[in-house]
Amino acid sequence: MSLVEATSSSKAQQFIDQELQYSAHNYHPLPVVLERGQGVYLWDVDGKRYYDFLSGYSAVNQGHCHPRIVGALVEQAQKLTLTSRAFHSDQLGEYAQYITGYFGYDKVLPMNSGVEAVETALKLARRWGYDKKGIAANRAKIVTVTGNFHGRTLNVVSFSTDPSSRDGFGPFMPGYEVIPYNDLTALKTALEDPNIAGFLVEPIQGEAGVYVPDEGYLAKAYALCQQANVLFIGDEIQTGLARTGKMLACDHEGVRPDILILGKALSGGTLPISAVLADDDVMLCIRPGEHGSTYGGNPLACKVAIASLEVIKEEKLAERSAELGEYFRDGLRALNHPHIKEVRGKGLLNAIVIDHENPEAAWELCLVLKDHGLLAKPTHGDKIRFAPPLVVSREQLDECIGIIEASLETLK
Ligand code: IF1
Repeated sequence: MSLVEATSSSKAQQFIDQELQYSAHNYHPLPVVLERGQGVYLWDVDGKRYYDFLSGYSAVNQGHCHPRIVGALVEQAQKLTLTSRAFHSDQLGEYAQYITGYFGYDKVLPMNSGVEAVETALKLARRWGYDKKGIAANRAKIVTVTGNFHGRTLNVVSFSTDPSSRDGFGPFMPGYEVIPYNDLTALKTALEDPNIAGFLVEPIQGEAGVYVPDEGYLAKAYALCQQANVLFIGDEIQTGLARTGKMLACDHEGVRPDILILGKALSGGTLPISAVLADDDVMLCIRPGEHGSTYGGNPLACKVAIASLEVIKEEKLAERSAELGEYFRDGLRALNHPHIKEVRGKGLLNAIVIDHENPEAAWELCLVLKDHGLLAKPTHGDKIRFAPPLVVSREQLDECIGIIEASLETLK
């Protein structure tokens, strides 16, 4: 794979070359230059239309540029966008009451990017460990799992098991214990340590290639955490907000995380909005002046997040995701294609595992899918994540299954 994939469009190539010259090389994008999005569709600078099967890594569950969400953004942007938390605004209380009622928690701590919310949750868990569980100063530990992805800060990559996320960035933050994902025996053993404050887990591992744990894993893990007086920290940044066929992926097993982390689709893909939700006995361990962020809880984000959450409920996106996800997986499996080793996922968070001797097959398939009008990206070599906006229709899924089948045929 070269650093930059060439494109046949000279117009697009100009944008790609400009980006290569002036922007850091921290991604290897597909050779497509987009300029407009609406619903499930994206258009490139040459006017070609694509189905978006990545959805901004599940940030545009509501569809690109949803009119209700953009409307809220524009209206608030013309009134007041930022006060900082040095002062109150007329939006934060409204938003905090709305989102805590929506998910059933006492309080919310508003942040911006997903990893900031993860960092916030980890600080909260440690603080609760000291103040409420009685762990000795600086001895608190968090249990995490292999294959985790929670963001790119130094603290969070300290417990990553992915060399490309972690290598070359040491030294790392202590206080993390990594155990195998989907392994309750390992979790039970790890939780015997009295210094464990929290267990951080994704209900389904997105980056690891849509790795769905065994039925019952989350519920039993939660029970083990309760027995050990450890906080269950659910990272629903990618799996939450209707993506997997329920409002939260934890809902599939009736698990209510002690600390819930949200991001991505909380803004419908308009701007970075994340949130940490918890009850008072956890949330009030952080006192005034002990945590914050310039933009956290800004009036613009509050207004946009309310609209984004309203759309999810009013358009029944969780129900759509459940029904259409089943339909999509059945359609892919019915292809019985020799190059599809496995189809897996929940709701409209799905992936195929490619079976091909060429290690670049997944990448090459994504290039062909692009030429056929569908945008997707490989994750970890041989898996391709398929995660369209939840507003996709059954007929559009039929067309996309056809595109996937036709594209697979070209793999040599
Ligand atoms: C990249 C991955 C997905 C996340 C979960 C926290 C965060 C993410 C479960 C941090 C972010 C993004 C980050 C982006 C690509 C994408 C990604 F491939 F990196 F792993 F979706 F699977 N928890 N995931 O998925 O949120 O700070 O980015 O807002 O870094 O390349 P963020």
